[in-house]
Amino acid sequence: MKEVIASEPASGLLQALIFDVDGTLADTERDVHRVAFNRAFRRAGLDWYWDVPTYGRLLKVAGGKERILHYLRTEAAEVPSINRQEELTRELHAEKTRIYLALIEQREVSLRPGVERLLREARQSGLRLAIATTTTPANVRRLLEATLGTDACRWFEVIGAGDVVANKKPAPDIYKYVLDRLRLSAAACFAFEDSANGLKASTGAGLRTIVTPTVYTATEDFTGALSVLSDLGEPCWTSRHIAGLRPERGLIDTAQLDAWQARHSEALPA
Ligand code: XBP
Ligand code: MG
Repeated sequence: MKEVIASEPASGLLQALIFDVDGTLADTERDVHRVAFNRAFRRAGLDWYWDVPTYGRLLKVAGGKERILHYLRTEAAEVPSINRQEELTRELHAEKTRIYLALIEQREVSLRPGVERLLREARQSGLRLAIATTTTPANVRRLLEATLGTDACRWFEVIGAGDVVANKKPAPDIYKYVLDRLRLSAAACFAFEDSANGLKASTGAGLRTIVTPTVYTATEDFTGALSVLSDLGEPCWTSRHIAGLRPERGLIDTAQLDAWQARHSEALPA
């Protein structure tokens, strides 16, 4: 008879939570990323300006460099020569990143409701944490340090970010990269996202996903999400249920995730 090792995780046990960053951990797009892009354009002497609706449209293109290049090729009034396009994009993006990092220091960016509570609970209960994002790694580190403290990057066993994969969201590559490094199957994890692009990426990697949309993504199609909620909720601020599974206590905590894991893990491929 096979000996049962006490520390071996029972099959179907929840083991890790994987978080997107922009829009999911914090609502950074409109007032931090967008502002940083516009300042970089101005410093470069360009008359480009991404207002709030324009930026909402451009957010469909994941990744800052990709977004600049897309705009430059399809919408910009002044278009540099083909040879200069990629170089200009790199320069603008490097400057945008410097500005973004400074803005995170200067502005009081806060995490979305329930995020810090869930991260702390997950750590206490031994769940592993990871990040899967299209944003630049330095941005992730600065945001985590500014909101959770200087050791917060160490909370996350894997930080999959930026150009570490060739294809950004909605491709599933970044989630596959993170799962690979965690050495876990998708069935042992939940993903947290805020956008349809992110949901396509996470579900494309086989992950059950809880979506908390932002004002930019509220009207997107979240078919395939396990649960869609206004936010992760707090004991004194229950989240609004939008679609899919409804959390019993009006918030996402580890007890709720364990309950959903027990209910759904058997139906998932290993
Ligand atoms: C959101 C994005 C990012 C940021 C810009 O990523 O699309 O591209 O807008 O970041 P996610 P960079 O929701 O996956 O975190 O300029 O550093 O690329
Ligand atoms: Mg996002």
